[in-house]
Amino acid sequence: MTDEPETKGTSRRAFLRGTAAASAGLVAAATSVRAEGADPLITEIQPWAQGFGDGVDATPYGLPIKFESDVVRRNVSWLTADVISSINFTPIHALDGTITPQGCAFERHHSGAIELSKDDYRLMINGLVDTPLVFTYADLERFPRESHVYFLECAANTGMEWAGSQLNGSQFTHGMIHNMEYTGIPLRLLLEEAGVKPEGKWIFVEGADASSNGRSIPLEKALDDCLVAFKANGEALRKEHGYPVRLCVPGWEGNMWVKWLRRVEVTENAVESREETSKYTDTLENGTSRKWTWVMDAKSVITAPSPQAPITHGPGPLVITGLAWSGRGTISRVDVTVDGGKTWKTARLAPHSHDKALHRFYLDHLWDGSEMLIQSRAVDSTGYVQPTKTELRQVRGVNSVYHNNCIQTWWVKSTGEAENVEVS
Ligand SMILES: Nc1nc2c(c(=O)[nH]1)N[C@H]1C(S)=C(S)[C@@H](COP(=O)(O)O)O[C@H]1N2
Ligand SMILES: [Mo]
Repeated sequence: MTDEPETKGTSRRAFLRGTAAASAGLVAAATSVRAEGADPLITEIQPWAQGFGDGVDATPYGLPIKFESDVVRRNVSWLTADVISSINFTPIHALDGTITPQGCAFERHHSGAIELSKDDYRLMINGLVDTPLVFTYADLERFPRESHVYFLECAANTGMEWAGSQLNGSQFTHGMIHNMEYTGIPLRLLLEEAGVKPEGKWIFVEGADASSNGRSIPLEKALDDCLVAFKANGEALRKEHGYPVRLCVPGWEGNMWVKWLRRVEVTENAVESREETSKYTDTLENGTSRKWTWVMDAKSVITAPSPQAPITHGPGPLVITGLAWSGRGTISRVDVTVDGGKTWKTARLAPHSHDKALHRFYLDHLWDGSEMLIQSRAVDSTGYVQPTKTELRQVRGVNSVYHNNCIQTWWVKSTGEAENVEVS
């Protein structure tokens, strides 16, 4: 526990003192709201207090209230030539905390989300093993299980921003990510049950959907922290996230997190499948490509204010907030600038951060009402610092797609509206 109440109280008092001293206008504004006279929302009995609400039998499984109907996945039409093999985006601009509800967590399918029941589910382990095995769902439930919070980021997240700032909103620039608490069985236990032969150095994992999305994973990672998951955020995986079983490959690119996991083959070498040759390799500045870039490097983004989450109040206290993550561990620091990188302030990290999971940061800023160029810069537990777009382009050029973890800039105007821009 890093956030003890004394520290919080002290800094809050200091912040309020600073507010009053620095902005007499703000104090006047706040007072005038209170002095406007009787507020019918307070003084009159409202409709919701004149009758009854819904009974406890009305909603066996709850959905968000209608006022939150804009907090939904969205696609980008020009990226969605075909909805069966496409992507949508998590509304990160409208969420807070770190856990992504399954209902609005982005989806990426190569051949659509399939309906596979627990009864019809089989998981095969074959290849270089002493005993090839097949598990039913009921078999899996009898292995010792664990729960872990992990982010899943598609390697293509922010991939449309290489050549210039393009999509107007953190949902679209950074929304190919979600963060859930997964419950499942360490893959190591299943591999041990089958007995990996000494020649086995890789696994090849595939899904039960038509695309199968086959990927090679080094055995070392498979035995380290890969999880054969069947629950997310406490409940069964949703169909679109791989019901009834998906693979979690913590900190590594989303493509390796095979959904509807049906087979794990132990192999001597990598298979070099489509998904790890023509796709999911990174174009470099000199025109060549590099492969096996599995880890998602440290990255962060300000989720509000941002183009879809403009400032809707006047000058004074402004909560700047966002997300930071690293496939190599935890986030040790996030710095925020409001002047395009000339000066930086260290943001407050919400406590209870997990390894290879999203971290939430806040900067309690006193906004003077003028325009800002806001950015966040993450530093992870290995000391790695999130690069600028210029630094990244020097290595990767502008024709790349995957693994864009550059610093993002929002231009916040004095109206409070924000736009996706670049600073050089
Ligand atoms: N079987 C299967 N697994 C798959 C895919 C797929 O199309 N089929 N898509 C992959 C890609 S590219 C990503 S980014 C993640 C997306 O997971 P999500 O849909 O739960 O967000 O699943 C991966 N696993
Ligand atoms: Mo992906």
